[in-house]
Amino acid sequence: MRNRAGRIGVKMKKIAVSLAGALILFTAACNQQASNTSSQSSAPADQSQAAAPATGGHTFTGEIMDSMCAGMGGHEQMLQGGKIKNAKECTLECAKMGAKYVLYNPATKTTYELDDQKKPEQFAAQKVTVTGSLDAATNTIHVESIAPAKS
Ligand SMILES: [Cu+2]
Repeated sequence: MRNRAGRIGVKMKKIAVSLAGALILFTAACNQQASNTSSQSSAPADQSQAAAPATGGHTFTGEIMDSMCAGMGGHEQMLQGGKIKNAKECTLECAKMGAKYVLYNPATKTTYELDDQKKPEQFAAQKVTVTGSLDAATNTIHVESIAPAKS
């Protein structure tokens, strides 16, 4: 009887040990997953930070435009209709119709998507400097700040 009780005790201990082991493994896996996802999202930022350590991000210059007109290379076609008076109105109107605010560089004809759709509104059709980090995979700037471009 004593022996049997002792064996059960050992068995219980073994189960407890293996449970603890599984828990440790599980926790480790979770931690790894968490660090994987965070390193994934911060990887592009790290790259740009290396190039511009002073601000912690890159600066991008261009004009705040709507994605629709940026796709056409400018507001010209929209303005031809006569309903819309100027670039600012066009940008705001196109955004209302579902276009996204983007940063458009007319010199290089480059369009960047912006992950912040609130800050750009007040700068519609203005030349600006956007500070942030670029996610090259999605061509999206993670916006830290927007300021009027010095001319
Ligand atoms: Cu437009």
